[in-house]
Amino acid sequence: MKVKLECVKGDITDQPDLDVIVNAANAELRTGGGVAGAIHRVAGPELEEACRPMAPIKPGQAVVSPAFNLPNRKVIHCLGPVYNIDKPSDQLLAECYKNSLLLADKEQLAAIGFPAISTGAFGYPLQEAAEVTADAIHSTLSQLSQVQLVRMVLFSDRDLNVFQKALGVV
Ligand code: AR6
Repeated sequence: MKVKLECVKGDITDQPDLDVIVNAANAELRTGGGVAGAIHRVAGPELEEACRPMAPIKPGQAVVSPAFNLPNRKVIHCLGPVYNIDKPSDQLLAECYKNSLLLADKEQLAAIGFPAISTGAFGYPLQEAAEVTADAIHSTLSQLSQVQLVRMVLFSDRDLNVFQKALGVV
């Protein structure tokens, strides 16, 4: 089946038509800044509680939880690499996308949304991250049977532009 790929500018916590959103998590699966702060704020305190038994996670690893007050069915929490500290950073970032997509597929979730993992507090340069992300998504598509839509949700016009070009979508 053909998987639809798209890039939009927006907030990852405001994607009600997606079955699952991906959190750019910390190892402890606690709330934090950026995406993790926004997701935990909207989901409510039950999210941290539900995540506690699954922590800590390692760079590249993905785990799934309920979405509580978010308008989605599930949240996949993925720990991106800290740029040039967790190495090889490109392989670990690629693992994030691959493992999240495979987990969504296993959970029979048809529409998944990603933020630009590692490109905020973890310092991954945007252009490099976009290229790694595009390769990782494209090379995983053939292994998916349930996922039908993959949406990158970018926070600024600049980020949107870079990811659109890297993914080859408008
Ligand atoms: N929706 C979509 N994108 C967002 C949102 C949002 N609501 N908020 C920020 N971004 P970051 P990381 C963009 O720092 O680099 C946390 O404190 C943001 O502009 O959330 O993987 C955790 O607790 C950037 O481009 O994730 C971890 O400790 C991208 O999302 C650590 O930061 C990722 O930024 C994870 O760092």
